Amino acid sequence: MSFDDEDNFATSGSYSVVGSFPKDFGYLEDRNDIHNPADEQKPKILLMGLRRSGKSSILKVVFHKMSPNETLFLESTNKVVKDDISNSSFVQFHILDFPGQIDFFADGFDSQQIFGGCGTLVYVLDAQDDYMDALTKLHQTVVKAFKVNPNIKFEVFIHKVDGLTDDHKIETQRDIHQRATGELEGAGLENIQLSFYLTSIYDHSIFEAFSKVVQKLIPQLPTLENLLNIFIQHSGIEKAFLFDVVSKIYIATDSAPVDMQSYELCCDMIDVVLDISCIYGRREDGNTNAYDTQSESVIRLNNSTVCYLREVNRFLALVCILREDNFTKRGLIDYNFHCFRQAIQEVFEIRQQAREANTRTTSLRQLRKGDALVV
Ligand SMILES: Nc1nc2c(ncn2[C@@H]2O[C@H](COP(=O)(O)OP(=O)(O)O)[C@@H](O)[C@H]2O)c(=O)[nH]1
Ligand SMILES: [Mg+2]
Repeated sequence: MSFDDEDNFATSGSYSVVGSFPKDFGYLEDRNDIHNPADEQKPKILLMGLRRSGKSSILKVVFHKMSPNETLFLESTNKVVKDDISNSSFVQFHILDFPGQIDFFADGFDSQQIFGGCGTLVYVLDAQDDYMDALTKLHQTVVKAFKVNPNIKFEVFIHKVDGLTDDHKIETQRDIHQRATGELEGAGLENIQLSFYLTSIYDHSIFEAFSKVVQKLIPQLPTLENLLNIFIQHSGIEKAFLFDVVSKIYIATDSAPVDMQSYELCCDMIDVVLDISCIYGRREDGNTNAYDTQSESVIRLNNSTVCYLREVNRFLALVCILREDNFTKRGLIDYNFHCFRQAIQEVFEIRQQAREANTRTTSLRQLRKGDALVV
């Protein structure tokens, strides 16, 4: 996983919210695109599944702030669309949105190129439809991808579950899980691990699922979790999430179990803070970058709970839930937050140094390959 560290910890750096989201998908995949060595280090996430299963909608809702209702008017995707999630987000990766009709077995399909450098394959399956064909395609895709690259993580989104009752959701998940893994076992491929998620763009489940998918690609995750655990234990906090503000994906949380309600509460808080910052946070000099590293917010709920948000850097925010009694020790919490922020900075500085060194060697190697290096 690569991170954009350039302005991460600039103390006066500001965060542009209005207009900071790309208007449309990046660009249609162009194999002759100018090669950028830094791009190679960004992990690829492939979005696959049958037509109309909801792939483009997921991409638009999670990373481009489209409202779920607007996805009804999305045109169907007929080319592979490459979306570079790096201008607007702390977490940097490419997502490739595949048209459902792509046939991996057709001549000329370069599976090596598609699956070779891929970190994760997300397979989207429409739970409101008959899913037998989708399961067959899932099996074929997984087998093919695994053959090319056994390190790919396979994630199955059982999608559009907003139309299903709770019992039906559990039954569908059980059925799909059993059939998909059964088929792999039948083919002697029981060592392939599939993870299943119930998702919908009409609630927070799609953000939660994407958070888990992205977390698996973050090598620093155990360190981040450890830091969060230490922070909450010494600050009287019940739950803390480290959020990528733009996508509302949480890139880490402490080890207490995540309940959906707390997560939704924190997502809503981010929305409120962003909206208020955009509307009322304009500076006198006309600069709209109101949301910056100084941003913080406290919301007191009527059940003696406090939600506390602090900006960690221009992309990340820490959102905590704690009891009102414990919030009296505000000085302690703020001091601990300061230490936590410092520690995170150090973790990513090391990562950045390694990345820079790596980019330099890759460029050098490429120059040599092209005989362009004159020594
Ligand atoms: N009910 C429901 N509909 C969805 C959901 N996600 C996507 N859709 C709808 O499914 C249709 C197909 O979506 P699209 O993203 O174009 O599918 P794609 O062909 O896989 O890219 C659209 O009309 C979406 O509004 C969901 O979570 N719930
Ligand atoms: Mg599409």
